Amino acid sequence: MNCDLLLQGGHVLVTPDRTVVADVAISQGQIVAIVPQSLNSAEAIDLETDSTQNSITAQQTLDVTGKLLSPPFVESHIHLDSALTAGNPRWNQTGTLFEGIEIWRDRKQNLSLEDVKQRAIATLKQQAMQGVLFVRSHADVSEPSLTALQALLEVREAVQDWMTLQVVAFPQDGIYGGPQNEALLEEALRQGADGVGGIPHYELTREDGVRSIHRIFELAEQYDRWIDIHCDEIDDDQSRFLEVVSACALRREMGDRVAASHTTAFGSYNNAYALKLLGFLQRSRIHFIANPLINITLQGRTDSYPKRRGVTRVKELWQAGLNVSLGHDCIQDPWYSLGTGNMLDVAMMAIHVCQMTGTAEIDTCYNMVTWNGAKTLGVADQYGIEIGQPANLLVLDARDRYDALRRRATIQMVISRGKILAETSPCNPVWLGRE
Ligand code: 17E
Ligand code: FE2
Repeated sequence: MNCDLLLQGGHVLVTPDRTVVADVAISQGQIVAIVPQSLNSAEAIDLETDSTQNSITAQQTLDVTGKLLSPPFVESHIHLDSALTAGNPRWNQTGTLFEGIEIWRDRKQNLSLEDVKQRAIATLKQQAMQGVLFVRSHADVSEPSLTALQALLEVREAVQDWMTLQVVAFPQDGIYGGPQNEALLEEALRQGADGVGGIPHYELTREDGVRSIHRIFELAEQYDRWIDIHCDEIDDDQSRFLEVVSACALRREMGDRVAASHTTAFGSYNNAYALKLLGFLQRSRIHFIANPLINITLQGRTDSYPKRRGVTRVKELWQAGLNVSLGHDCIQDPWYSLGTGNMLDVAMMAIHVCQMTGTAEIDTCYNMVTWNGAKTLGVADQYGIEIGQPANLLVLDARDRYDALRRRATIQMVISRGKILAETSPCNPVWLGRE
């Protein structure tokens, strides 16, 4: 067999449960062979290798002995329209979600297509260079010109050769928070947003919040879109919109096309209620997206001590068999002035905040920024290091997931659609002291 690119000797993450030392062959943008180095018959069969693949020649061969070969990172929740605006027009002094919304309300009055596109593409390149090849971004659609949405839809096309971008129509100021907002949300779907968003905890009343969720489901069915709702992103233990989202998903049998983002109030619910809710969630089977970097800083701001962590019940949701992925949420914007887009930082924060420090739990946090994200985004059928899949994969300067996370390892090479998209040299400190 002749192929375009052959990666030899990597530790290949073929499934969340299985790593093999193997050669990976890529041709015409696809993974065409995975040849385990110590081929035993069981591996040969389920990796679909055959005898002809034992003699692979390649246009380009790379020795990646001992490196981790991983499927790409999936960023399941980010706001690209506000990325790289931190400090403009002013810094968030209280650190709260609500001050962030107000700063953004001022900033979004003078958006231009060029402004949003330039920042979004710069951010996506930064993400891609760190191994992110699938991104779900929210686009604020509560501003009458829909500039943020139009810009991100143009960016979606502009980057499609190297990045899969999904755009959620997100009514940041509430669907019923202003007279035009409901119509703007629907117009965003007509213009081609991939998914419908919402923010029930920021609607003017509890009733408006519930009504907004029903409207989101109606629109999703009418326009055949999936749903991703900012849900209960507040420390209020009485914020209970997640149960409404779950019930709508269950009744409409849409669980697999529904994601609840943030759900930080779930961390403040009493255990009796949380346990009941968990059972309902197991029936609706919606996806969860936690954003630990942002919510560990935004939440708990009204607490003195003890101060809550303000992150949803990631470990318990995972233990209950639900799909949880992790998002970065912000890169240098009114809500979070830090961040580079590196998903290892996100998983590292989840390990700490959610106390997922057991070895299986650490691997799980890695899975939450890879396979689980692919499930949330509905792209699992085109994801993973498997024969016949698009050749999207990473070479990490690490032995395994634990090593990658512990050292925040360098993502040495990013391969997208079979082509090398980015390379980074591992930093290599040299000891010059005595002994
Ligand atoms: N908007 C919102 O409602 N919540 C967030 N975490 C961000 C924007 C970043
Ligand atoms: Fe968000």
